[in-house]
Amino acid sequence: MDRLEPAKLYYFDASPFARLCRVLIDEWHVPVQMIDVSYPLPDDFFKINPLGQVPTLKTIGETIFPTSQIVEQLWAMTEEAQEPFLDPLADRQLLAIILELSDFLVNAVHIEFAGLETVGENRLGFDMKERDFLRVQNGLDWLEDRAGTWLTGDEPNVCDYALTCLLLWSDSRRPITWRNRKNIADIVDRLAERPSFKSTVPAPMT
Ligand SMILES: N[C@@H](CCC(=O)N[C@@H](CS)C(=O)NCC(=O)O)C(=O)O
Repeated sequence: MDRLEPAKLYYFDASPFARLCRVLIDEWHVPVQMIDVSYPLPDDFFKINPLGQVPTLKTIGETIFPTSQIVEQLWAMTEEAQEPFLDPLADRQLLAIILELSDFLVNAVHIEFAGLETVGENRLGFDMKERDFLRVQNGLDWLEDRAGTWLTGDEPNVCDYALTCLLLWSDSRRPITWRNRKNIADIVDRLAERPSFKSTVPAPMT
């Protein structure tokens, strides 16, 4: 890759993980070229990312994924610390949990959208989709208990942005109950008004 070539973010519009990266690139004014890839991803996307997933960030000599690593890389590319803040060490657990909740929710919704049903004896002992929805609801309760004005104190943090991407994704794809949690609802409502969120609203489902 030419030294002058900017980093590239592969994304598609509906991905809540990619939306977090796109919003942060906007907020932090990081020079990254956006590459919109179609969904479902073509098989040859596995040549770019062995997991076949977006977001994927290509920088000089490096292919960076999953989202947590991209977020840290983007933060490292900022010229000075600015909102939303990130302390890669102190915020790691909270960010990991929110991204895990995003994985659970996307997985549960995809099971539903794919029309998958149990066709044999369930030797697992629980319903995978319902368990994922349960994890999300319990995770949101856990976050609500810890939240004040923001999830990590007095200043907006990347974790607030990640949670907002997740809940707005749910609203646009497969609504779940979350507005009953006041602290979280206030965070999402404040952030959803920001230009970075307004300019990355996913197209309605067809
Ligand atoms: N754990 C991954 C999740 C990424 C992910 O689930 N990406 C989805 C879009 S929301 C994807 O690329 N799906 C493509 C596919 O399943 O074919 C991360 O943190 O980046």
